[in-house]
Amino acid sequence: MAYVRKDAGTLTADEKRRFVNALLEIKRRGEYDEFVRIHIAHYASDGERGLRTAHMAPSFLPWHRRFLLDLESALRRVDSSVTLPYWDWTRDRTTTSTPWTADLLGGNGRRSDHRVMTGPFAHHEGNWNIKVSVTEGEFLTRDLGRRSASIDLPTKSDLEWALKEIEYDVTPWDSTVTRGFRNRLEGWGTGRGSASWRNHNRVHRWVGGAMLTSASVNDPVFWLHHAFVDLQWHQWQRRHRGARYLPATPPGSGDAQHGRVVARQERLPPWDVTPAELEDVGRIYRYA
Ligand SMILES: [Cu+2]
Repeated sequence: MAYVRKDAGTLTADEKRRFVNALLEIKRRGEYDEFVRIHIAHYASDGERGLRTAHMAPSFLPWHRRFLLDLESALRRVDSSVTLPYWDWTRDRTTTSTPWTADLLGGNGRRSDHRVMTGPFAHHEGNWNIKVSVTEGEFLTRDLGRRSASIDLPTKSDLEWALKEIEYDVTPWDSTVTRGFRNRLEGWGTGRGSASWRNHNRVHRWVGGAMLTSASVNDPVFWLHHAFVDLQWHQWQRRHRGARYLPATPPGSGDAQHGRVVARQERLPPWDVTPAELEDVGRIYRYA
């Protein structure tokens, strides 16, 4: 039987408590920091050489889908009733609504150093020391809405701009493409300033702090955000029946993207799985 991932705003008090406790337990065991390490290790951008798997590439969606499944398995080994909730940022749009409550992820960082002071992941609670990172500081940081230069969360129509795309991705399969569902959802835009941050990327900017870096996994909102991004892939498939992951075959040896992107039937590191195998996970979980 497939299990259900729920909207974070609909969780009962008991479901929130169990989800938080499972996160704290895998953090205590050292498993959580392994996820942070993997995400940092797979952060390759357009400007670098070699294969791009997790970002600025078609496999952005299957890579994070598999990454979420691994985290969810770790949580379910602690408490089999737990599933990943998702944060619908088109609906819960304020700095005090879901998921920023004391019984879930805690609230905004304080002004001076953006240190999160409330909820289960506040440093003084003693359960959430940042150990693997790319910046200094052992405490979790957030700057919701970016107080110094305010930015809004993406809207339903921003998501619609991505969902209406007929093709999954387009050549050259990187952060510069302006068409295709994948980058319109991943959100690398043209131009300068906050207008160039769309959908998925814009949410990382809006949360700020740890979420701005390749160590974004240090903020548990990473999982709730990416579960909602994952849900969008599912919605896009439902709307465009028969549309598949692209590229179907690897770019040829004369192509600048040769060896840089993962094709539909190719292995997606660090796992022994292909994008094709991750296109339909309806037997594992579904969204409510
Ligand atoms: Cu990522």
